[in-house]
Parts: sequence; structure tokens; C-alpha cells
Amino acid sequence: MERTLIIVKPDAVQRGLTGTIISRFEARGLRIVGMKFMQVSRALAEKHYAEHVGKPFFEGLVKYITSSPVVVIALEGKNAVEAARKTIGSTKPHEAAAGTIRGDFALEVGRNLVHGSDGVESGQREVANFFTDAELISWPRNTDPWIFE
Ligand code: DAT
Ligand code: MG
Repeated sequence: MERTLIIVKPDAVQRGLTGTIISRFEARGLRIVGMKFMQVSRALAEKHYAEHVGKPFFEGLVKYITSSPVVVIALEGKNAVEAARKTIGSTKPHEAAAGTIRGDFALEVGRNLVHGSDGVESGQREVANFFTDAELISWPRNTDPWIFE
């Protein structure tokens, strides 16, 4: 089973969209294996967004993600990475399809509400950046046979 890191970003928490966003992933069938409310430090933000160091939007991105608390969630499931990305929608919310989180609730790239890992390797790496092993729980969910074949 793949794992992906979801971050309910500061704008989503401030706007009271945390529950709405979590419910989209829950309803999709992805299984929560870790979740916490936290303030992202500058060091963790720089590690998480290392691939964007040097880009013109990097400083704004770090400021945004560290500006206010977030909710981080580790999700598990078959094809969890791609499924979560599709539920989130395009990076630029004005281009995101209606029905996606960004397409329904956001307009600007710098206020795009939610992060989702972009690959199987980055999913593993990002979950490990935000959660200790003890904070991740593998559990058999009673509905799994009705969601996974
Ligand atoms: P995503 O968050 O969809 O995975 P990404 O990894 O390419 O997108 O970029 C990370 C974040 O950086 C993205 O959520 C918003 C910001 N960002 C990306 N491209 C940008 C751009 N061209 N201008 C401003 N911010 C940008
Ligand atoms: Mg990305």
C-alpha cells in the first residue's frame, strides 16, 4: 500500500476548511494512518520544499506554510498518491477542475489550501519528515474489504 503526506495548509485551517478537506479523503476511501495539528518550523519547511530552493516563489512559500498552524495527515491506500493528487486538483487553483478541493475552494497558487505528495518515493520521504514511527499506526479498518478488492 502506498503512503502520501497531506498538509491542510494555514489558509485552510484559518478558513475553517479542515474538516471539509479531511472528509474528501475519508470519503474517497483512503485510510488515515497518522494525523496531527502542528506549527511547521522554518527548518522543516525548507526540508519539505527542498526541490523548490532558488525558485522565485520559494521565500513566499516558506512564509506561507510557517505562518499559522497546519494539520498533517499520512494517508494509506492502493494508488494513494495519485488518488490524493486528483482529489486535490491542479497546483494553480483557477485551473483546477470543479469537484477537486482546489477547484471548489481556492483561487490563488499561493493560497492553494492543501499539499499532497507527488510520487511514491516522495510520499514515503515526506511522511517520514513529518511523523515518527510511533506516530504512524497501521490498523485493519473494518470497511477495507468494501473499498479495496
Ligand atoms: P503542488 O503543491 O501542486 O505539488 P508544486 O510542488 O509544484 O505544486 O509546488 C509547491 C507549492 O509551491 C505549490 O503548492 C504552490 C507553490 N508554487 C508552485 N509553483 C508556483 C508558481 N509558479 N508561483 C507561485 N507559487 C508556486
Ligand atoms: Mg508538490
